Amino acid sequence: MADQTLTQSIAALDGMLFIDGAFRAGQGTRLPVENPATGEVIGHIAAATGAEVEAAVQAARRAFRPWAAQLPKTRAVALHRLGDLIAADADAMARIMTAEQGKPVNEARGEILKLAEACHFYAEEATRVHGEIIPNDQPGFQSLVVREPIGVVGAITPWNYPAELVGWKLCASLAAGCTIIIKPAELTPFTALAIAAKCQAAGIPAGVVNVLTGKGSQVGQALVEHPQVDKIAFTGSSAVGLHIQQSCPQVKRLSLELGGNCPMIVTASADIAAAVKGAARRSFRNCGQICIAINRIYVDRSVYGEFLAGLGRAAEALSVANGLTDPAADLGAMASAEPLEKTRAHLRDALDKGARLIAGGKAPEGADYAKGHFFRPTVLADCTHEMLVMREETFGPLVGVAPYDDLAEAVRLANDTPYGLASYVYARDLTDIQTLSAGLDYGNVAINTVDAGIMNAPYGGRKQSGVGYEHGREGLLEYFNFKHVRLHHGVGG
Ligand code: TXE
Repeated sequence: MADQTLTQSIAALDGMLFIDGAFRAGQGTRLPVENPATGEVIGHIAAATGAEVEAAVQAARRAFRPWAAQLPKTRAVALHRLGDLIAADADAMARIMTAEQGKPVNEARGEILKLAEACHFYAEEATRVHGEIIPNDQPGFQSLVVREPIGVVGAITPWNYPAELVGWKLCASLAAGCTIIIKPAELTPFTALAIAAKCQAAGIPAGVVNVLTGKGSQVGQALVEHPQVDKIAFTGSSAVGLHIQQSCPQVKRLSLELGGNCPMIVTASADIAAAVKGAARRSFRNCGQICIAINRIYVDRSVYGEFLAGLGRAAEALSVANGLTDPAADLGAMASAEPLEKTRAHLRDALDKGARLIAGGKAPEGADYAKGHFFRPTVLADCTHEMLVMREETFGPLVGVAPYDDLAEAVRLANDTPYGLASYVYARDLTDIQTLSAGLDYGNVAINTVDAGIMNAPYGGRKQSGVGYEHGREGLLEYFNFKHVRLHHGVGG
């Protein structure tokens, strides 16, 4: 890591926790954090001890009532300030993210700027949290429904989007008047700590935001089990999400954004060049380590050959490189050995069961790649639902393609999964579009685009992909309790 500024930025966060408005050196076991492109240890996390977890929970509890009592416009000002500070330092924050996660700096910068956008969006929403007056059943009565912040939020986040997945929970909590304890993934702690530094600089009061690093099974679990944590907002694997749901010892609000296994359907009426471009982007961006990545593509048999040839060429044209030294690379290193191994296992499984390799299928060659977790974007044809690539979330740069003969078959195949997060359609025929958007059992359906989400619209999964929403007004409502105030004022009755 030749970059002095980056080294210093990470050194300042090394082994730190952020509790009650201040950074402090964690007292627990130190665990190394590696640059996945080089294998180099860039710093350490300190696994938060029981006492440190308790200190964070108590700080968040103390801060809750005063923060909730602030005027919404005061919280909005703080969020706007936070967004400005994050945007102003996007380059440095992006480099921290790339060093620990592997995605190219330009892509990481885009993610940081999206976090800034979330701050501004939720700053605005904070001022629009109005209740309702409900028509009543008798004269002289009035029913008010008011919204009150839930309390202390435990946010448990994964490593694939180290800024956005922290940020959505953070911004919604701050806007609602909740306080928050963030437990970032073991692989990507420094982005979360860098965000905490911006909260401190933005003047967000002590205890409102806290960051605890450490293992999920210990620190994350401690938040799940803590009676004074009122809500858990989790993004991660379906297995851990289910475990959290089942292991909550008290009744607790939960939002769970879990795995996906997202399909794309390309109909005979589609603009094939656009579909190819979309598929290449959404299958391989961030090395496919996205819950809304396209994992499997069903193509009308009449355009199957044309689409496959196009996608093969597009995949071969993508560059793979160290994201710090080549900020504009299409793909960086994968975040760790684990998703790379899963990708290789899904590839082997598909080839053993008769899939055809169209592009990729191996790590890039050369000394630059020797110590990192790199893999070429890989396209498989003639895939069936006997293959893992079509059944499970690979979380790697691997996509399976299969032909279909009629739309009903395409819908059946697309819905043949326990997941229901995002789905994609390329079609020009309006009847096809209508049939598919109604028939796909997914929280998001993106048509003739692969940018499935926007900040203003709800984002969430069905079935094993989770419960609850992020983004939009719906995302903010996850952080409120409703209170019904029934008032007998006597007028008119
Ligand atoms: O997720 P985990 P990992 C999928 C993807 C990936 C696989 C494993 O397929 O390859 O999951 O990724 C914390 N109590 N997705 O290991 O284990 C953990 O410390 C409380 C899809 O990163 O679910 C981390 O902070 N917390 C997904 C967070 O949970 C616990 C994104 C996520 O870790 C815990 C990420 C426990 N018992 C992975 N155990 C998507 N679809 O976006 C772990 N954690």
